[in-house]
Amino acid sequence: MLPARGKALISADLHGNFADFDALRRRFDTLRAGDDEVHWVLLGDLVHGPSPAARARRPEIFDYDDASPELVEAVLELRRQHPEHVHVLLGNHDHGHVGGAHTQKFYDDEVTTLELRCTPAQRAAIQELFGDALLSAIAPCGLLLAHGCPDDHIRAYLDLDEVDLHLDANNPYHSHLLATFTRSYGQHAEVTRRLLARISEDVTPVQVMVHGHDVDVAGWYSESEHQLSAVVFGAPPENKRYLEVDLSAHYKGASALRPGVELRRIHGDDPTT
Ligand SMILES: [Mn+2]
Repeated sequence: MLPARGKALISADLHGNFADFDALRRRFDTLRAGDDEVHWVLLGDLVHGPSPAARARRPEIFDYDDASPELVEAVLELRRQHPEHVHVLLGNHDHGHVGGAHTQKFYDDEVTTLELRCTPAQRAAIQELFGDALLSAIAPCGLLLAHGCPDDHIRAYLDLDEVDLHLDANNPYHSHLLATFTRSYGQHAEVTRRLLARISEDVTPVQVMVHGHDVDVAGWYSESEHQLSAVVFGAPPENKRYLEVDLSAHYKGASALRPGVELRRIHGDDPTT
């Protein structure tokens, strides 16, 4: 649970793109320098960049060096500098390194492919960062955060604390929570509305499910007032978006997150505003 004052940067899938990470880090550093209460929530899938074949096939979105090991080390270092202000949520790609299914978007086994090219220190950094990653967070300005867009099966928000990252160590309910928070795609508006209503009753009022996990060349999408995704990976550089929200505000729906104000370009909006 983030505080009800200050600002939060919320960014989705980086997939080993160090330039995108660096642009966000510079923004975080700038804001942090002027205000103690500035948070950065990373919505997971920090690792697994495109293969050479994918880079050649879709250069407009995939042509960058996969810097997954360096990115993990840099996020870990940033979190050491700001332990209470940098928050990492678990994506399905990250999960593969700490007990989850091995993903196969760009390689048959992306987990093994990445770990084979890591130094022992980089492998340890991956374990450390993803081993205690969160499944969800709440911004009390009205946002529920996760990597996936979960269904409405959760009974109480703190049930997420009972989930073990090792798939086999869970009962069916906790196993379902792990799956739906890390890898579900868009839900019908009614499902997300029920999820938000349950969390609102259980914890604090939330109006918008903000998630990552999916791509959109436009750089963001919103399927209803209950859901919004700002897209980093899978959009061309000029369209990549993240959220910069006022934690003391109260956002009543996805359309309250305004382009150019809360919904901002990673490489574009005037960084001084
Ligand atoms: Mn994902």
